[in-house]
Amino acid sequence: MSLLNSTPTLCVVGHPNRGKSSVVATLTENDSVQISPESGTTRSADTFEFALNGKPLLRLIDTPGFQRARQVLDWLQRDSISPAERPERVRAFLNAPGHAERFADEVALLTPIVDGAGILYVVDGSQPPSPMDEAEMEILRWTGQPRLAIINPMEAGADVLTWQRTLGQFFQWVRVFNPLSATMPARQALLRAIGELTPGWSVPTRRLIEGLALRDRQRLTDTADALAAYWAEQLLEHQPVKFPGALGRQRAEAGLRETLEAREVEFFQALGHEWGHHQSELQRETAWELGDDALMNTETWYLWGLKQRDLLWVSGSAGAAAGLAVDAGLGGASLLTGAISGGVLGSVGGWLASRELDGKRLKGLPLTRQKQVMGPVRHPNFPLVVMARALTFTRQLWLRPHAQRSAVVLRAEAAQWSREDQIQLLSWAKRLQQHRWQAKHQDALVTWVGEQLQRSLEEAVLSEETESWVS
Ligand SMILES: Nc1nc2c(ncn2[C@@H]2O[C@H](COP(=O)(O)OP(=O)(O)OP(=O)(O)O)[C@@H](O)[C@H]2O)c(=O)[nH]1
Ligand SMILES: [Mg+2]
Repeated sequence: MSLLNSTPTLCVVGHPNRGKSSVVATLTENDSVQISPESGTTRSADTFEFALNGKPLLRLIDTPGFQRARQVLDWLQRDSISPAERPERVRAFLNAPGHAERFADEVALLTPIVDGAGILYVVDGSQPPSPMDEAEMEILRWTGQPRLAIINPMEAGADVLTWQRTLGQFFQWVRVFNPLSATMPARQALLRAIGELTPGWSVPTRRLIEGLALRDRQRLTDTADALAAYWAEQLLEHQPVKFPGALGRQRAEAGLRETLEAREVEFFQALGHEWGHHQSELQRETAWELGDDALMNTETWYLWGLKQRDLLWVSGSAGAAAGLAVDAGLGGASLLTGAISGGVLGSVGGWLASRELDGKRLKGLPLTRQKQVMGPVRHPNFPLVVMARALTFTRQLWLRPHAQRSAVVLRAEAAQWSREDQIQLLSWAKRLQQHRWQAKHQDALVTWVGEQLQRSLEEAVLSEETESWVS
């Protein structure tokens, strides 16, 4: 295999249970890579590709961990040979009779390297280097292939300096990289190091790094669009009251709650799938473990939105009180829906008219006149809560490395918006619900959402940089 201008291909090796598969999953954004706390999870060498627009740009081979490094090294060192003969000696080891059975794991991990792959060696930075590690590193040096080492600080108190000194004697580059928290800049720093391992890889890795940046910019634009559309849809949602009297209203309200809940889950799931988080869904009964804090659990609204006193102030400033019922004694149905409106949504076309958003679900809205409808939800916290939850979830998912196997738990965070932003959101809500929505409002909303996302992602990256990665 020639390394010249080809897709960088690296074999991820190391001791069992050091996070090798986690590194593969995060770098290739593939959550089907098998990861578990049990040692010996990976039993054979498996190739995972990372592609953008259908073009493979990085190939990682996940391998089992070394089991008998000392014996392998003893075999390699049995005869005295010159350094130039070492790669050949490793090859001979693989072909020696009985080794495929006796040294199954070593044969599985060394074969792709001997066939031309580079080496990504993973160590746990929170455990000190041992003679066993030294034997592994020496074997890898014998292969003569391009080599980079990753210190994965699996627990607190990692002795990075000692590891750096040790690894520096065996590898061309040494990087600290935590596959469970790595953000894009950390990934890109690692990719840059890969690009410098061998001259033929510098152009393909540069392309990969640029491709990732471009992909994320596009992702931000698309997400801002989708999130804004979702928010507007939630604010407009309403249900027909099909029977007269209290029962009819109860049914309609239950239907409205269910629809709003279901649509939140649907939006979250769609993002997850879009970004390659498939397994998290398959591992549990309900797709996302959102706990008791569901969208329509109105008791938690004050966690996500504003306190009563602030609400009155902000609603007043937004001129929202007329459109969004502010009721000091809010409770029960009135909290959700305000009064039942006798009218209907006129046209929601303002949202869809001038652009090609996915309007599938909006198409389902009844546009014909109905006598009574339940909704849309008029409580002034509702627009803030829907937005806060969607932004928080989007950020959590965006930053979620594909090695992460824990449940996606939506964490309540008091919205960090300025008064100005809160007032802005409420007046958009009012416009939507009063059918005074125009393309320019939509543009402004999408821009606002994009800025919110970008800011919160930048903050997260900054705090990760100071916490856990060093280059
Ligand atoms: N706390 C913490 N746990 C980690 C980190 N990296 C990996 N793990 C966990 O360590 C365990 C082993 O991770 P794997 O990626 O399966 O390790 P491996 O080296 O591929 O293991 P084998 O295939 O068994 O050789 C999993 O439970 C991971 O979630 C880390 O940086 N911090
Ligand atoms: Mg593994």
